[in-house]
Amino acid sequence: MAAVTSAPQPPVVLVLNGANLNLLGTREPGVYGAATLADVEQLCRAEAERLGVTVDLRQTNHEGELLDWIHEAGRRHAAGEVLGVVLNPGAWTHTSIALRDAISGTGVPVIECHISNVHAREPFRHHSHVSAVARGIVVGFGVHGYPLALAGLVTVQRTG
Ligand code: CA2
Repeated sequence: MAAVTSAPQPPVVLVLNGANLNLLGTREPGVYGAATLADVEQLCRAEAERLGVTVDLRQTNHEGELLDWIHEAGRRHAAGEVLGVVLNPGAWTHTSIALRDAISGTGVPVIECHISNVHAREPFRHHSHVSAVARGIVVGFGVHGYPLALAGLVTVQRTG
């Protein structure tokens, strides 16, 4: 009997979004633009196809859920299934040591992505707990930062 072999699956990139990012495109267009999270998903899917990866985009307003997703990403990265994470934590960027610990504790490669240029905004947005444990950072390109972050993650994971 012939052996049953399945085609290798493309690597997965989790695109994780934190607090209030479900509001994208509905308010504050002067800061965040008019695109919605559904538009972000489309941009990421188009770039993912070009790069030969699959994206799984999620958003949560519950910090513990985001921590659980980072843990999941870490396990699946160790198993060779997940390439890494594009992460916009929203305001948890500036508040969550637990998020930093989850990223460093799991070792999953993370590209931190912010729609706005946080350094040109209020002083409380200038510090990120995530940046020190991120593989790279994309800031201030609007929603176009997501596909840039995706391409950056794939490039560094494939070429070192
Ligand atoms: O620029 C970014 O991507 C931020 O991560 C967005 C966060 C903010 O707290 C960070 O400092 C920078 C806010 C996400 C909430 O997004 C909204 C979008 C539209 C309307 C209201 C909130």
